[in-house]
Amino acid sequence: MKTGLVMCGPDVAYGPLALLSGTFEEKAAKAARLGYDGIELMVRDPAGLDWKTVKATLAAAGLEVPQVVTGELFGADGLCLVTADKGLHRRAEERTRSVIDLAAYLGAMVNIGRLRGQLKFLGDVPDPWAIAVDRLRRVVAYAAKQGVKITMEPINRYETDFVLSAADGMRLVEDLDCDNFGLMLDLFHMNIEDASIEEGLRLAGERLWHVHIADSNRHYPGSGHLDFDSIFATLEDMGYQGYVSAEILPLPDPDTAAQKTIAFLQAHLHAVRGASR
Ligand code: LER
Ligand code: MN
Repeated sequence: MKTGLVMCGPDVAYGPLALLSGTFEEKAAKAARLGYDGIELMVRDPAGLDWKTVKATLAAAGLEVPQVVTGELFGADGLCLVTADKGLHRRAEERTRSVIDLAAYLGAMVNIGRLRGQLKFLGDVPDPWAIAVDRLRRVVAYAAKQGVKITMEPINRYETDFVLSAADGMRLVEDLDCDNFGLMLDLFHMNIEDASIEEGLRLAGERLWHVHIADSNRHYPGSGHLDFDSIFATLEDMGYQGYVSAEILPLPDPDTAAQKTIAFLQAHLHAVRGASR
């Protein structure tokens, strides 16, 4: 398992769940100094980014980019794929394609969280799930051509109305049936929607490509009541090799949250590896 955190790209002034303070270069240097393996790059519009400088800055810091995150496409610009508004769908798909192009350039995956939209945004239609599958298939097919994997994130009921749990996510994986489409699971959402976090992780199995880590209260791990010994033992037992990446409230401040998280992750990953030997 590798360690990561969500970090704003140069085009995102503030992400409510992103860590580290300073300029983009300063944040990259801090992530590396703290010992993180990689960062999830939060972007808003790749058209306004200097791709070469972004790549060079992260490479110089020795950081990988497991995935480019799309939350601010929705959060800042209101873009979403599942909507009755044809113009909005077109703009969301165009922007998603440009994020996929950037991810191809960086060798990263792309997540789909709130960018998916909601079934209720379609209004009164006979089969909203089929429309959602079709909207997602279009971007997944484009990503396949670019050699990019898409990670779908189940999100709790207060933020969306479809694909809430790991089981919902696996239903979508089966319906789409595309090799480049898998799941990322976020412990914060799983704590609300999945009957058992461990069973949800196991259900995703080999389609689990990324994990967002947070404690039950979405603060840094160790500040809530999740059973991380059991969660890490499950991931280790599954042979999960992907990222456990912090997406948490930047409290008490964005640098302390990043430092507390890496200390917690390193201690737990060390302990779980020792126990499984
Ligand atoms: C995005 O990864 C996420 O988990 C959402 O809760 C953000 O609103
Ligand atoms: Mn998340």
